[in-house]
Order: sequence, then C-alpha cells, then structure tokens
Amino acid sequence: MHFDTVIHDGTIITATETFRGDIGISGGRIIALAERLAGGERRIDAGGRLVLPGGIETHAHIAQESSGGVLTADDYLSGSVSAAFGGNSSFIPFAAQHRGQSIDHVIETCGARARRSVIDYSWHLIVSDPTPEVLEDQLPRAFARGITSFKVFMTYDLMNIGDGGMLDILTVAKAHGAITMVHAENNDMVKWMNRRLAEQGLTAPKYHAISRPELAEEEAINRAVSLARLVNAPLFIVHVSTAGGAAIVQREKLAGTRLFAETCPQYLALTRQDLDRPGMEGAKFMCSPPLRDAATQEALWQHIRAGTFDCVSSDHAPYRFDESGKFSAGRDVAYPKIANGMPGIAARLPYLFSEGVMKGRITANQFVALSATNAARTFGMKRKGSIAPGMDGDIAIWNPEARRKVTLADQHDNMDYTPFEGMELTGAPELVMNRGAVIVEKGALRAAEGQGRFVPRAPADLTARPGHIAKELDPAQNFGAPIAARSGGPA
Ligand code: DUC
Ligand code: ZN
Ligand code: ZN
Repeated sequence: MHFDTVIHDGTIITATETFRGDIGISGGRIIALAERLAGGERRIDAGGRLVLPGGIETHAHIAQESSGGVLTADDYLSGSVSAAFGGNSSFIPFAAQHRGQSIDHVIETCGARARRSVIDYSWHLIVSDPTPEVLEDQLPRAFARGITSFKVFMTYDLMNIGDGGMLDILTVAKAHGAITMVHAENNDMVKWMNRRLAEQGLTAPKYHAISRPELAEEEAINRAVSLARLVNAPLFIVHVSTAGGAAIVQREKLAGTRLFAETCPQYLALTRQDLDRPGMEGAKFMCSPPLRDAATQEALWQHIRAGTFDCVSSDHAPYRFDESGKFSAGRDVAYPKIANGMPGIAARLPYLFSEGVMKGRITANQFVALSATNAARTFGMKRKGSIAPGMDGDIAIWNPEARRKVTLADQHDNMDYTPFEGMELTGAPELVMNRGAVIVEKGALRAAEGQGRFVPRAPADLTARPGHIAKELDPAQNFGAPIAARSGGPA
C-alpha cells in the first residue's frame, strides 16, 4: 500500500475506542489503521501522544454582519487560522439572512468570503425572513446544495420570527432532511427587563447579565421543544447557558425527542461577575445568553459528563474592544447598544481538554465525541469526526502535558482581547491536519490561504431519537386531516 503520510505510534482516540498504532493516509483520506504500517512519503512520529479527530467547530460567526450592520472581526482567513491553531480541521460558521435578502444571495456572498478558508467549511443558514418564496423555493435549493441546518432566533426584534414562523421553518426543514437550530430566549421578558433597567438608569455592561434572566432561556427552550415536538422535527438548542435549560434537554432526550444541544466554554469558565469590571471592561464579557454563576457552571459540567450535550462549541462572535466592534454605537453607550458576543474559537478545545479531560470531569473519548464526532453526525459531515478507513485525514495530535497560559497572541485571530486571557491550561494540539495536509505544526501555520473546501452535508443522524407523533398530526387520529402530508409528515 502506498501512503502519502503515516502517523506512527499514536495513542489513537475515537469517541468509543483508545488504541496504540499507526494511521496511513493517501489522497487526503485515511486508508489504513494498524499496529504498525511501513512506508509513507512522510512519516510523522507521534511518540505515543494523543491522535484525535480534528475538531469540528459548529458555532462561529465569521465575516458576519449583525442585524445592526456590525461585521465580526474575523474573516474566513483569520477565523479559520485561529480555528486550526485551536485543533480544528473544519468549521460551520453562519450564513445570515437579514430581512429582505434572498437565501441565494446570502449563500453567494458567504461562498465568496469563504474562499480564503484554510480549513474545510459549510454554513448554517440563519433565517430571519421566512417568506413563502424562501420556504418553498430558496431553502429547498439550499438543502439540495448540501446546506442541511439553519438557525432561527426567538429573540431580537430584527431576527425573531415568532412561533408560527418557527413552525413553518421546522416543517420545511424536516421535509428536506435538515435540522433547525434555535437561539432560545424569551424576547418579551428581555425587552421588559431592558425597559425597567433603563428607567432606573442602570446601563453599565453588568446589567446586560441581569437583563436576560435564566427564566427567559428556560421558557424559550421549553417552547422551542414543544414547537418541534408538534411537527416531530429535529431541533438543536444552541448555547445553552442555564441548569434549567440543560435539565429540559436531558428530560426530552430521555423521552426520545429529536433534540440536540450544545453549551460553550464561556459558560463554564466565566461568570456574570466578569461583567462587573472597572469602566467598560465588562463589555468584553457580554454575550447572549449572558454569563451566569458558579452553581450553573457546576450543573453544566454535570450535564456534559452525563451526555446531555452533543457538542461544546465556541460561539466565536469576535467584536473588537473598539469602534469597529463593541463600541460601534459609541464608547459610553448603554449596554443594549454594545455588540454582543466574544471570541473563543482557538480556546474552545484547549479549555475543554484541560478543564474536562485533565481534571477528570470527562474522558478523552467524551472529549472526541463533544469536539468532533457528534458534530459530524448531527450536521451530516459523513467523512469527518472520526478516525477510520474512508474518513478524511482530519487529525490533531495533542500533547497532554503541554502547559501554557492563554494569551491573545496564541489565539491567532483578528481580535484585541481574549476573555480567557491568563488561564493556565494543560494539553495542546501540536499538529493539525485537514484532508491529509498538515495545516499547523510546531506553532506555525503550514496551510495556504484558500485550501479549505466546501463540504456538502447530509441530514442529521437521528439514531436513538425516535421522536413522537402528535395525535393531532397523526392521520389515524386526526380525522385524516392532511397536515402531515403538506408538511412532509411527522413520522
Ligand atoms: N447569539 C449567538 O449565537 N452569538 C452571538 C450573539 C447571539 O445572540
Ligand atoms: Zn445565538
Ligand atoms: Zn452565536
């Protein structure tokens, strides 16, 4: 057998197995796994270090305009480089539709921007304007191109599509084998809190955390799940930040609901006290949903360990601490006018490895599941997320003993701060590959701009999520009303 590359003597870790051996790669794919493989134009000696599937980052805002017109600081070059240094071989940023835009236009714009990526990519569509044309023509065209997931918002006046809009999207998505992702926060609760805080002149960044109560997330997750259950459509709850929200996900998974969920490192590493820093420093820690408290961190770790979450994603939303980002509406503005989000695409996996695996909260196999395998299955990346013959040569070699302090320079992004600054982490990805090509090695970038490729995706893997048929949509129980047939069916 001819190998372009052999990775020799690795401790190979998948979501289910750990074994010592060699990996043979040819034509960008893994073609052999064995205790020992001879040959290879290039031989990489792993020396027993951990050989993992390259991470798949499924929540990143890259070259994305907010509804307020602010562009995130990372484009597809800097964003993908930062992801690669963080142990990722592919990512799925968002392609955001703003009101009045066609989905085809959004995909074309993102396609042009993504040509600079150094890692493989796809997009989740954000749908904010579900007109009949979008639902009937444009989304089906996107699915046919292999874009099989999108995000909707239950909050923000310019993005929120309402419960009826969500039912329409869930139904169309299901009919085409796509999965709907949701930002679940109760819009009216948040607006009510904003009004009360403004009336009392409470406008500093720390009040952002108060303005978006835990109950706003819990109520919206519950409602989103009910909407998805009505039409038996798969649903993915993004950035779960509360113990109550996680408990709903756990309950529904036990019941077999077609439900998936993620949480993010910032909800494990930081708290609302971080928003209470001097001056406007707290703005660096503003994201939505907001940071919570130590008890929540503990509960989220328990849910990670117990399998409630499918992914731990970064929600990389890079807005610089200047007029191009956080302060695009001015320096001394009230918190609702400060751009919402924080960077973390390079820190996601080192943080999860250090605090999760090295501190004994999760196993290395769980780390692989949370960082790559579940993402590949949920978002239909058939050749990614594991180490097996036939899979892409997307691999990260980790040194579990490397110790370092997080610095801005190590993030390799286009930001002027990292919220994880100064944290001491153990374990780091030292070599990263995408489709068999080394993209990061010995702290240096080896990838050429634009070598990433678009990945057409398949529907979500719904194994072990049988779902439920609502009586009122079951033709055997609803007097034969053809609601299911029109919607693509709840079965
Ligand atoms: N939602 C996100 O997913 N990221 C940034 C801000 C937001 O509201
Ligand atoms: Zn969101
Ligand atoms: Zn996000």
